[in-house]
Amino acid sequence: MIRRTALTVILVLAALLSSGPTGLAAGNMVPSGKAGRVSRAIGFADLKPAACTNGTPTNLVTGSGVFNGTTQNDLILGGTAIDTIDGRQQNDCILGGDGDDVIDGFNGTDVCIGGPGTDVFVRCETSIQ
Ligand SMILES: [Ca+2]
Repeated sequence: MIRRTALTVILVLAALLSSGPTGLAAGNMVPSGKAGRVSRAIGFADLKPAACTNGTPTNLVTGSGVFNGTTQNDLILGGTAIDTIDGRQQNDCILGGDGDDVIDGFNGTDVCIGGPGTDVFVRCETSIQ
C-alpha cells in the first residue's frame, strides 16, 4: 500500500513537471518603473519666457554693454547693468535684465522684455516692461 501511494505521488509530480514551466509560472510580469519614460537634455530654447511666442530660438546670445544679436532667431540675454541690445535679423526674444536698457528689435517679429529698470524699446513688435 505504501509503495502504491509513493508511486502515485511520483506519477503526479512527474505529470506536473512534464506540463512545463507555464503550468507553474504566475505569468510574465513587467515591473512598474521607467517603461514609457523619455528623458532629454534641456536646451536654451526650453527656457525662453512664455511671453516669447514669436517662434523657437535657434541661437543664444548673452552679453553686457553694447552688443547685437545674429541673423538667426535669437534668445538674447542682457546683463545686470545698462545694456544697448540690437536684435538684428529674424524673430528675437530679447531680455534686458537689470539696468536701464535700450532694446532694439530691428528686423523680424521681436519680443522685448525689459526687466527691472526703466527701459527704452525700439522696433519691438511686443514690448514688456
Ligand atoms: Ca541689462
